[in-house]
This record gives sequence, structure tokens and C-alpha cells, in this order.
Amino acid sequence: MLERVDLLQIYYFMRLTRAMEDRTRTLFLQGKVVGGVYTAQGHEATTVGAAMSLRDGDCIVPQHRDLGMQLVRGTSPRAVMCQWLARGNSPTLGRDGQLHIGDMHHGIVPMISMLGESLPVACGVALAMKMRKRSTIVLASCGDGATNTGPFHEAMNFASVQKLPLVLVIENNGYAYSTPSHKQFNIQNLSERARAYGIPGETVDGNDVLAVIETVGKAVEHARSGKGPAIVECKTFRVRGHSEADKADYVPQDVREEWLKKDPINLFEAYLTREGILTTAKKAEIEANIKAVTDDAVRFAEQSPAPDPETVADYVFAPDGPIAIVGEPGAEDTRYVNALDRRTGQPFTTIRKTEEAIGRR
Ligand SMILES: Cc1ncc(C[n+]2csc(CCOP(=O)(O)OP(=O)(O)O)c2C)c(N)n1
Repeated sequence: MLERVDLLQIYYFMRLTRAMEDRTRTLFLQGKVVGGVYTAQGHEATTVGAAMSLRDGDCIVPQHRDLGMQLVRGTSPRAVMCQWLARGNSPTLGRDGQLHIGDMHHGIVPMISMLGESLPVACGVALAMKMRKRSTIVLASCGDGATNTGPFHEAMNFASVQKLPLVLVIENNGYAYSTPSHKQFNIQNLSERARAYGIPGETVDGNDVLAVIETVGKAVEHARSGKGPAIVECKTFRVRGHSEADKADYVPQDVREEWLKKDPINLFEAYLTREGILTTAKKAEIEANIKAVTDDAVRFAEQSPAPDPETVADYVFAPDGPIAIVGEPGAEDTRYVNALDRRTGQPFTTIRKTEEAIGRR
């Protein structure tokens, strides 16, 4: 049962997410954002709602539109702004200007840019949790387009066979860039795919934050209780283009208008107002708070230095280099696994034992 304070917290995060993105677009128009800008206006009920269903110790493996999830799980607005402005102190030290950021202290695994590729990684994290007998779970997300990749199928199949504590949230916004759903797949709901893996799958209105919390919450409970993975498809709409370089004129006007009537923040705000939870004074207080947080993040990022050009090759190569390069003095013939043993200091047999522990041998 969500308390009043939780409901206002949800509202705060939905509005903070939108405010951060709005500011970024302004910075982009001012030429201050180094890369492209990929936003998720319209996804806030899905991203914030899904993350609100988690507990401390759980992990997220988010996608490129999951600012809401990142903020709920503890990524600071300052870190996000530094990332977008590619400052030297950003989470990727200025190497990347997108939301490909993670923070293992907060259980946030950074997104991999190749669509679908984060999902096998999510399985790995969930497998580690299972082997360590933790009661935590992994919540991964991907778009509708990403569900048509090989890694998606491999990951869901593996997760099912291994009964991993994994929940996959599919953010189905009807388009993979400009490709509409009917040109991507021949089923009504992407949650139907769950049946092929022998796991539960549900579809929910991704613009209704309370419905998202309830449905994802059920899937989380399923995964946490050791019953294995589950899929939740959240149907939503990306109001802006794939990036700010995309006018999204492939979206028919009537489709856009229908979705705009269901703006997730407006819907939730109307509900909170009707219930007497969001008063005029409370709303003003939240707006002032969001403005202060966003202003602070922008100021902090603008005052932060760009990365030092001298460090451009840092983190590209392993600090102590290869063991030996074929043909060079000191190189010897060895089996690949033995070379790996030497590098990791972990003999191959340890890997076997790990597999025995999870019942694979
Ligand atoms: C394997 C792969 N193909 C293409 C791209 C380029 N790309 C990045 S996002 C995107 C659209 C993804 O659509 P979807 O998964 O539905 O997510 P959405 O952007 O709609 O949230 C594309 C084609 C990529 N990153 N990886």
C-alpha cells in the first residue's frame, strides 16, 4: 500500500525527470551538449514506476531512455548534467555524453549501446545474486526494437532455464527509431513472448504510474521468491524524436494527439489533486525544489572542467598490457585458457567449481 509520502515522491521523480530533460534540450540548443540528446518525454510513469518497485540492494540494468530509473535509484542530477556536458568529472570522465552510465554502489549497471546486449549482462548479475543466495533481484529494461535482437532471446531463455531473479521491463513506445510496431513483429503484445520462455508476462498501460508499480511489483515479487524471471510490457509513447535531430514526422498526427491526451504526469497530477494529496502549496513547493536541484546541477556541470586532453588514451588499454605479444621475445606457446588463468590468477578449475555450484555439471 503506497503512503501519501510515497505518492508525492513518485510525482517528484516524474517531474524531476522531465525538468532535467527540458533543461538539457535548452543546453543542446545553446550548443553546450557535446553529443546527441535522447529524451523520453512520455515514459516517466514507466521509468519511475518500475524503479519504485525495487528495494535496497536490487540492481537495475537500464536503457538509453531511463533517466527516471537512474534518478530514483540514486544517480545524482549533478552527475547526469556533467555526463550530458561531457565534463571531466562525469561518470564516464567525459568520454560519453549519453545515459550510458552506471554506478555499482547504487546497483546501476551501465547500458551497453548495442541494443539488447545489456540483457545477457543482466542475466550475469542475476546469476551472481542467485549463487550468493541473496534475496535481491535485477530489473532490466529495453525498448520494443531491442526485443527483436538475438541477445534478447538468448537472455530470456537463459534466465528462464536458470530461474534467475530477473524482471524485464519492455518500454514499448510503438517505434524503434522510425520503424512502427507492425513492421517489427506480428503479435499484439510483446508480453506474449514470455510464453515461449515458459515465464509470466503481462502488458500494462505504461502511462499509468500506479498500474506500472502494481504490475512490476508483482513481477518483482515473483522473481524475489525464487520463481524465476518475468516480463512486463509497458505501453507508452515517446513524445519527442528518437533524438533531438529527429522530428518524428513518421508518427501520424492522430496517434500523437491521442497519446498527448494521456500524458503520464498530467494523469498522475490529476489523480493526486482529486485525492487531495497534491495541494496548490505542495505543488509549488515541489516545483521550487525541482528548480533548485536542476539549477544546481547545471551550474555545477558548467563550472566543471572538460577532460584533460592528456588523458585521452587512459582506460583504453589494460594498465599492465598483454602477457606477451605473439612473435615477440618472451612470448611462448600456451593454451588460451592457461593464458587467461595467468592473467586473472584464477585457474580454470575454479570456473568449473562455479558451474558445479549452480548445478550445471
Ligand atoms: C544493435 C543496434 N542496432 C541499432 C542501433 C541504433 N539505435 C539506437 S536506439 C535505436 C532505436 C531503438 O528502438 P527501441 O529499442 O524500440 O527503443 P526506443 O529508442 O524506442 O526507446 C536504434 C535503432 C543500436 N544502438 N544497436
